[in-house]
Amino acid sequence: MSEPIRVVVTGAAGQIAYSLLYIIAKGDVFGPNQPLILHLLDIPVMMDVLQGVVMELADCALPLLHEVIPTADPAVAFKDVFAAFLVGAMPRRQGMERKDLLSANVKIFKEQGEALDNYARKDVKVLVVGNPANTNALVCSKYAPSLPPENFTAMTRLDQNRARAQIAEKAGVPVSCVSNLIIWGNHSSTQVPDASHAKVMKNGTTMSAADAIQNDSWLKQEFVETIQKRGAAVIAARKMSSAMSAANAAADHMRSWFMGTSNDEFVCMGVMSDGSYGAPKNVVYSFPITIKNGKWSIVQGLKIDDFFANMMNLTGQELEEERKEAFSVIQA
Ligand code: NAX
Repeated sequence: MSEPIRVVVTGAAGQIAYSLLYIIAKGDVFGPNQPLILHLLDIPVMMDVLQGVVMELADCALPLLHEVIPTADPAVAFKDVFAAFLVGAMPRRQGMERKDLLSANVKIFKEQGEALDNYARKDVKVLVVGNPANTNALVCSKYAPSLPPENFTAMTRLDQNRARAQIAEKAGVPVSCVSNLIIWGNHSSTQVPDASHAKVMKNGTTMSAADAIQNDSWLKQEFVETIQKRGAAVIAARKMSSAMSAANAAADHMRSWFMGTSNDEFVCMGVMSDGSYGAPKNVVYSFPITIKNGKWSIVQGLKIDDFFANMMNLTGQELEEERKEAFSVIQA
């Protein structure tokens, strides 16, 4: 068995972390032979709750979990970490404008970027889940100048998983028969769920989603809106935001990054844009990604029709606006 790696989860007393910690600690992200030391960061008022989570982790008696370090100090939380799940963020409260939320969270991610810069391993893999995830990841990276920008990613895997599930249901096949869904752009209601390049295995044949579903207008309207509004639909039903599925997606994202993608599979991640597919540069934009030896690359050469190209422009513009707001808050 190898040496333990240190993994930090922020927002560790919150609801996503409650599902995520177990998935990580039992070996479903870094593999069954990789021991772990879990660093759990939350804010000082949550330390009693966090202690309960620490007790429950101990009571799981998980062989890979060598140590758990609960803390409210970013210097302790980010020390020598190999992977960082940045889940913790200020939730949106009633009466709060989107701008207020952005301003509170951008400050958290500036501070955590600085802490990663000072204390984490230089090859740390950072996944930002806390919203606005793409812009938080951008801020975090800018305040960690000693770490390569490609170490910072934002989660759109939940949107991709949601899209996979919807296509599978409509095509009448198990979700394992559907791959290569794309989410372009921002993890927000402007995101672009695109099934044009998806593969569906149906009746023993691999085909496009268009051939499997035979309903083009559904793919461009109802499907797109269902994915864009799925988070709100879960809140309306559960009276709480997605947690189990968000934790599962965070684990999927980090596992793909750590283990790589298989030959003809791609996954979606928010990554620093190089301008591929006409996306603005210098924002964290969700692209289709392949991963080899821990390094991701944007899938190139996919054909984009005008319908999706227009939507991709809009989500890119929203990211540019968020970037402007975020840095004006920080510099104010
Ligand atoms: P909770 O409110 O249950 O938990 C958040 C936790 O973060 C709390 O324990 C809080 O004390 C802690 N926290 C706040 N400020 C902190 C700081 N500076 N350092 C460390 N911890 C801090 O929220 P939860 O449901 O777990 O959601 C967490 C975040 O995920 C939210 O921002 C939410 O919007 C975002 N989501 C992102 C998704 C994505 O696909 N990218 C989907 C799910 C989720 O909505």
